[in-house]
Amino acid sequence: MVKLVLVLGDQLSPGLSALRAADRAVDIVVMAEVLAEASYVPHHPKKIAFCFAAMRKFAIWLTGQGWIVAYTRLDDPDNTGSIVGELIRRAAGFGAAQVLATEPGEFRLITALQDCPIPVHQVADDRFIASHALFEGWAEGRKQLRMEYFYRDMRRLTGLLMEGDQPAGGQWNYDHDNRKSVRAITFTGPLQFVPDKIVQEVLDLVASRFGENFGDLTPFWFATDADQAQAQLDHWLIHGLPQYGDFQDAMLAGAPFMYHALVSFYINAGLLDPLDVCRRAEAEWQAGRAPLNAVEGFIRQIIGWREYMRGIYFLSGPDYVHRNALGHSATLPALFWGAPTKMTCVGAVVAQTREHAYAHHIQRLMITGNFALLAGIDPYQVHEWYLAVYADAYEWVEAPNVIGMSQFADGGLLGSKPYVSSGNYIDKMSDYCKSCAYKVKDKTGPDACPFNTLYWHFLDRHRDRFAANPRMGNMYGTWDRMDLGKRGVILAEAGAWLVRLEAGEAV
Ligand code: FAD
Ligand code: DLZ
Ligand code: SF4
Repeated sequence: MVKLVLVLGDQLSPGLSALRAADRAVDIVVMAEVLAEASYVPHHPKKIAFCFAAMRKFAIWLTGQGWIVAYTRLDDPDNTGSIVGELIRRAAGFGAAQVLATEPGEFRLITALQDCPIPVHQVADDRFIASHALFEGWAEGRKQLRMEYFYRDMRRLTGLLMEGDQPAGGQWNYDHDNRKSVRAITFTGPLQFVPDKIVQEVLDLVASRFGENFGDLTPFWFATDADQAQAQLDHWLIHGLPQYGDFQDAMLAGAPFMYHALVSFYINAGLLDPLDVCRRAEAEWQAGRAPLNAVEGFIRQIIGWREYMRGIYFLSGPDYVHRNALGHSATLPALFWGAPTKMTCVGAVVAQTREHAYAHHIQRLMITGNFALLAGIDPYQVHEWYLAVYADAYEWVEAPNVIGMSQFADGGLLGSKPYVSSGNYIDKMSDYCKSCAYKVKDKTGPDACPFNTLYWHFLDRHRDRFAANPRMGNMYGTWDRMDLGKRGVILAEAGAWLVRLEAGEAV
């Protein structure tokens, strides 16, 4: 009996489990550009264009491999608008009574497939190192979940950077070498691909249907097939990886990419295989072309953080995105959507996000994330913003990064302390403060950097939760030693600033 094989926009992998379980002689691959997926958050137009263009090219590739592909374009008149709608329509058209699917990366779609009137057999997504069972087994019985220990197990399991049962170089983690600030960079950034006919058609479609969404559609330069994604990886391994470790946390105005790989879009969509990417990086170290701190740092992000995030998402369940352990409720301010702000750091990250649908990790964590947390913004709204604006954002990876790592809204399930900082850290790691209307050295007063006052305001209002945290004792010690009058001024100024922010002033 003929089956349908669903391939979603982030499942563009030749070895996808659903394809492996199907019979290309009889089964029909279903791929569909649908409004429900393109609008469940107001995605950045570059993200939608990347997804549709890569889907169209993957469908052509599958056809070349002998598969029959039933592909629905967004503007097809018969398009039902949702994945389940398309499965029902295609099942009727092809006389299929069953669907095979690789488990989606989002509870919303997993549930929709479970509720589909045509039976959908969801097979595990084995493009990850840790299965759900492996992660659950690892987490079970642990008082605290910490990425570092999980990461070590992933090193042992994959053999990456291992010398026998010991880590290469004698240390598991070289992060302490990776915090250098930088004043100039030599890497010229990712390869920029000129849109071909397929991409251009998609760009025209996206411009007409999603042109009002936040984000610049053009210039569009993303890779949209596996060969191009591989070329970007090769380019970065030679030109970016050697310095990646040293400057992983650095930020410069006008340098949105720094030494970062820009491969998350491609890995998450299935155009690159994560383990293969790691092996390529390891080979650079083995050949003496990249230092261990860079290669270890990069591999840790993929087999450590990326896998850990997915584990936390699936372990926590669908309500994870609604967690709000700190009770934050302020509305996401318009400056996240590009309204003017005097804060150079936040303005720069939002502007480059609008331009490229990309910001690197420290920008997401220590600029926009830090700001949202200090300002007490409702974490669900923060989550929806990140899910919309970044081209690599799918809930399984975005939500743990935002709800857990960045907003501490899961109450510490993912990390032991909140990532908050005053302006001092931003000044150390970037050149933003030099061109800012605020003065980073001013702790109070009309020109004081808002991060400076908000930082203490955050600690003060969450004293009950954090004062006993051993990693935060020093901060509370400093606050408590401060003159009472000064503390009062800081809190009053922070409070007044937040009122102006809430009122929509261009602060
Ligand atoms: P590089 O710095 O070159 O890192 C290499 C690779 O490591 C990345 O491509 C990515 O696959 C992986 N990686 C690094 N850090 C993480 C991490 N924390 N979690 C998962 N994978 C990681 N990453 C996403 O893929 N999708 C998201 O929606 C996403 N949202 C984020 C939201 C916040 C608030 C924060 C703090 C981080 C988020 N990240 C997300 C993680 C990280 O910022 C991006 O993976 C990274 O910026 C992608 O750019 P790159 O390929 O140049 O990364
Ligand atoms: C992100 C996205 C978008 C914008 N559009 C589609 C689409 O039209 N069809 C599709 O199959 N997938 C799309 N995707 C990716 C899905 O949203 C993604 O598969 C789920 O969020 C699960 O990770
Ligand atoms: Fe950001 Fe403060 Fe520096 Fe301005 S002074 S760029 S607001 S950290």
